[in-house]
Amino acid sequence: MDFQPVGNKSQCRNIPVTYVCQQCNFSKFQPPVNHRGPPPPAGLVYKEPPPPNIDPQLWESFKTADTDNSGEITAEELRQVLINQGNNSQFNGETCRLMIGMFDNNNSGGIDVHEFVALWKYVNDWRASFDRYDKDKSGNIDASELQEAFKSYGYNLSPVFVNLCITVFDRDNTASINFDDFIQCSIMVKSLTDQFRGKDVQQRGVLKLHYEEVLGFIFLIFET
Ligand SMILES: [Ca+2]
Ligand SMILES: [Ca+2]
Ligand SMILES: [Ca+2]
Repeated sequence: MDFQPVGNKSQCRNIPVTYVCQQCNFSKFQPPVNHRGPPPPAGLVYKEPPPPNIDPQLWESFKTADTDNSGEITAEELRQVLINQGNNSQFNGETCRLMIGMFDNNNSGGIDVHEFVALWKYVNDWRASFDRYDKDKSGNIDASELQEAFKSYGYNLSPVFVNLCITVFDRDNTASINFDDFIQCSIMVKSLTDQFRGKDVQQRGVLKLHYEEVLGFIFLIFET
């Protein structure tokens, strides 16, 4: 078995070296060593092993996304690795900022690998939901599919409102929405519904709001 070190010298921070077999990708970890000595042979790079309890594949995804090797992923870095499978487009920046904000537990402005694990699970859960409601397997969600999704989340919304959601989030004039906007639209509806239900104490679905309360709801959309 032919083990080769992977990583690069500029990334070296006295970390353990991973040697990866170039034939079968089997890896073995070496004890910490100082790599400030001779550079690796031409064409080879060093590779940082995953922290304890982090799935190696997720670690690979994290390192791929963390293009500046800062140890955190920003919204822009996240955007580079999340793809809408329907039309192979990158995620829109708003959805990425929304999700970074949700999982940036220590308010550092980015997500570290532990926060990334939670975010990745969240995206996969949304992916499963998206696939479930994309009945015609078109890779996007139309009004009738979105109506079904909202219904399953417990939101009894009219076709008029659902069509409005499609119109707002339909970025490529297909009368449907992509995966990223499905996430963003669902989060916004949930967030506003939670706020509404908090004020609708009799749960009648009707509220009388003062001017500033209306403004508060609108501002919540930008905060979400
Ligand atoms: Ca980064
Ligand atoms: Ca963080
Ligand atoms: Ca569809």
